[in-house]
Amino acid sequence: MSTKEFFDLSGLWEFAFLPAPAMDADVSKIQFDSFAPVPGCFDLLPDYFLKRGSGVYRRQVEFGGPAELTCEGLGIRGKIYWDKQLIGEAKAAFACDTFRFDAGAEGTHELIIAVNNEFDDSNSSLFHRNYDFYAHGGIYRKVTLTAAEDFYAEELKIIPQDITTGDVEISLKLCGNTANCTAAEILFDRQGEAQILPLADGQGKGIFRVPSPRLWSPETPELHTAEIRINGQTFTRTFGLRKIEVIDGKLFLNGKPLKLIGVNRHDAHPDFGYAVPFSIRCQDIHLLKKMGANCIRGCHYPQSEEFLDLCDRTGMLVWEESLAWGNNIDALTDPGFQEGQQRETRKMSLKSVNHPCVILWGFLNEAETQYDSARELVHSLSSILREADPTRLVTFGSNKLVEDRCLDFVDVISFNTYPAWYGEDQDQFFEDKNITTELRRLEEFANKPENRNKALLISEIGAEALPGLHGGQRWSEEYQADLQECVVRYVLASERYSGALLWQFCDSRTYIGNTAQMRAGGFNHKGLVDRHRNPKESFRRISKILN
Ligand code: ADA
Repeated sequence: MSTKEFFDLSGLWEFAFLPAPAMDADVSKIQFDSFAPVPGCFDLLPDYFLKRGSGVYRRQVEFGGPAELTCEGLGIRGKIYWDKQLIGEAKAAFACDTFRFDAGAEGTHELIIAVNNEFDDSNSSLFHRNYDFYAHGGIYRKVTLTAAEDFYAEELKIIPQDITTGDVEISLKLCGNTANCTAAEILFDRQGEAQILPLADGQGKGIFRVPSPRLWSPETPELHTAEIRINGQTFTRTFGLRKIEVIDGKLFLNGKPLKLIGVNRHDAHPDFGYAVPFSIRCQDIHLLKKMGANCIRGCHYPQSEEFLDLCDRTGMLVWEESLAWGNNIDALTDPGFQEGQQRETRKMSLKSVNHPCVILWGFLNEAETQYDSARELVHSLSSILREADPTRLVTFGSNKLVEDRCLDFVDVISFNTYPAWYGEDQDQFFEDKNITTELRRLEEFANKPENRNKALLISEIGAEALPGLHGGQRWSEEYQADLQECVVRYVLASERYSGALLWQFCDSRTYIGNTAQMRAGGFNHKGLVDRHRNPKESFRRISKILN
């Protein structure tokens, strides 16, 4: 964040709903006959409940001059108009986009954000109708407006190099009018002497020493700040000194072996959709810490700045990934899909690069990576992430398991597997061997010479449990608890696994009659807590093991 003033445009906006098909609706003639909250999902308001179409938001803003408008995340696509002129498009859900434009003379102006939640069924679509999480329409995250300066920081990365000396590499890429930007002054934690980073063509990179360095870890989530001053502008970033690595096939954090035990979490709530209130995000982290979890996989899209800040400050480790789900080979080889994935993965990485909580970056959850033709895209996405930060670990959740043809591009082999739930085996009651046989098979695969140096994770595993259904049979809380308990005990005892991320934190909205799976009442019920975060039996069992 720069230290300049931001106008937070959260609050009440005028609203109009245009039923599908309305993807390219003309917003100039709309009657705004309703109202909606920002952030918020319009398709959770009673009048538009689960409807598809365009939700058009309008408000007046007192502003003028060169402007910078940031939409931190909307869905599933959006167009932004200032005084009825299109100033930009948000092409992907959950992405943070900044639009720079001339706001005109100082005074009252009209801002319209038209979001649309209709499905695009083309191969290049980034949010397909078969994804197993609800494609809500709305402005999910904050919208802010600020005065644009002559130049802005397109990239500002602070990457720890040596956690004991406090050496960090700072790299800066400015855009705009950078002619007079010849050096940046760098000040850590608002103290000591400023250090100088020389700039050429608005760019520079150098190693700097943080005075009085403190280590970031889940137990001691110590943060530092860097103020970077250039010609009267100050960019402030928070960062942490920590080192994540794979040594001989195992994860290490700050030189110590690390076992990840955690969950997949949709940043979602049945009443608020993806506009999850801060207090609920906090409560979720409380609950997970109470259970003894140390890691969240932010499935299956980029996380909000607010959530990553929270994880930085509370010491919760995070796997962050770009938006995708089960994409087939036609999509993976489609130039439009490839371009969208590359663009959004790059954006995600530059957005979260300074968050110490993010130890793993991922992409393409459960894509058809059993094909050689998927390799080109997987290679390019892993290269984008390594270029953004060569010290972070790269992975993706594969359900192609031992058939996967793209695992050579990752540091951590991560498997999504559902033994004792999907597949041949239809026993009504859980038996340990249904899980342990599979976990052992994957360990053996990971011990092959070509995989031996990569860390191994279970990135998803689980079973449905209808809250309140008891008895030990499938769909009961006990069946799920028996299964999850078996996984956690196995992984804790295993020399080979660096962790397990259980599917999933809480029950989450998807579709009834999803093409791939059966979803009772339109919810995925594999949560350890129910949709309103009431613990199920599995939450209590895992808590007992971990505490
Ligand atoms: C997949 C997928 C999840 C969810 C899960 C399930 O592996 O990655 O998003 O759909 O399975 O519940 O079946």
